[in-house]
Amino acid sequence: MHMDIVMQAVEEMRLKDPVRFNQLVEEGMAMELGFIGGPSKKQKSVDKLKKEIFPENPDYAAVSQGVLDGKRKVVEELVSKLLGSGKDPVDVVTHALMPGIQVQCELYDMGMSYVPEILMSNDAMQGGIGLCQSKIGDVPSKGDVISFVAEGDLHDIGKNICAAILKANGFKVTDLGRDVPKDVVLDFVKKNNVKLACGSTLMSTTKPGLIDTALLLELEKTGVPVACGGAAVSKAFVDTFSNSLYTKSPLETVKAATGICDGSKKWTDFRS
Ligand code: B12
Repeated sequence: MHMDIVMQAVEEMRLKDPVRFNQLVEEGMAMELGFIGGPSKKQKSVDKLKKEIFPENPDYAAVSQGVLDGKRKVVEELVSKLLGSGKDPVDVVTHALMPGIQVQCELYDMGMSYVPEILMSNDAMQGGIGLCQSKIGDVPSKGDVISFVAEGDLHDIGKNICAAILKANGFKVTDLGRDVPKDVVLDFVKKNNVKLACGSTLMSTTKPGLIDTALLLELEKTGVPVACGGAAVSKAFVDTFSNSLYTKSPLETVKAATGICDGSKKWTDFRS
């Protein structure tokens, strides 16, 4: 359904059925739809965003700024120095590289930056992530997982971060890419020893792709659940279909993947 129609339906519900509306608010769905929320992002300046999102450590903040400026060479130099001084590569990805792309994406959302800036920041961040990954080198695999973005959705920046963090934590990650039909996921899972599929989507219209994939993997008795993440996904949404668990952040996915792959936990433990 188109977002405008959804918003109109929510507005109607607020007026006609405030009890149900309040329920939705509690479930976080109205916020997810952008109907309610904090103060308007438009009021935020670049400085305010940086203050909220950038790390306090000046060496880390310089990396974030390099990503924001889309300067791959600068980022690579700064990340090399940090890794040379013994900083943890996962920490560098999470707390130095990621804040840069986060600020850029907020600016884009507010109409203060455009597609080329997003792509340049993404490129700069990928340069830094590459260095962090090579620092970790070959470690014995903790298990095989796959990552994908739901069919119809081209947003892959967050998925790439999630895949990088899983790799950095010792998982063998096969990235199936973005706009991935459910049959492609099924085909790969059937032919490989995959323990967990990590799927994401950022658009309301492509959320059904996650449902279809999780249900197909269940129907075909693969035993592989789908860890769902990405900005359009919430726990309330994931609770509506089986063979799925909600992992809010890449680090939560690492926790779930660790328990599932070493056999100490079942995926259902993470669903609740
Ligand atoms: C960048 C961006 C784009 C880029 C994407 C580039 C790329 N290669 O990804 C471009 C310009 C191409 C684009 C296009 C479009 N976009 Co866009 N885009 C965004 C934007 C600004 C940022 C998304 C992003 O990358 N954020 C940064 C990353 C790091 O955050 P993240 O993905 O949420 O990931 C984090 C978590 O969610 C989580 N996570 C992410 N993935 C996963 C996976 C797993 C398994 C786990 C556990 C966790 C996890 O971890 C990450 C790190 O914390 C958002 C608005 C916003 N501020 O979010 C709109 C947004 C997602 N886009 C939107 C729309 C509508 C579109 C277009 C339809 C616009 C158009 N009219 O053409 C097209 C769609 C094209 C398509 N078919 O997919 C809407 C979606 C609305 C909705 N809810 O349905 C948004 C929300 C903008 C808006 N406010 O309306 N977009």
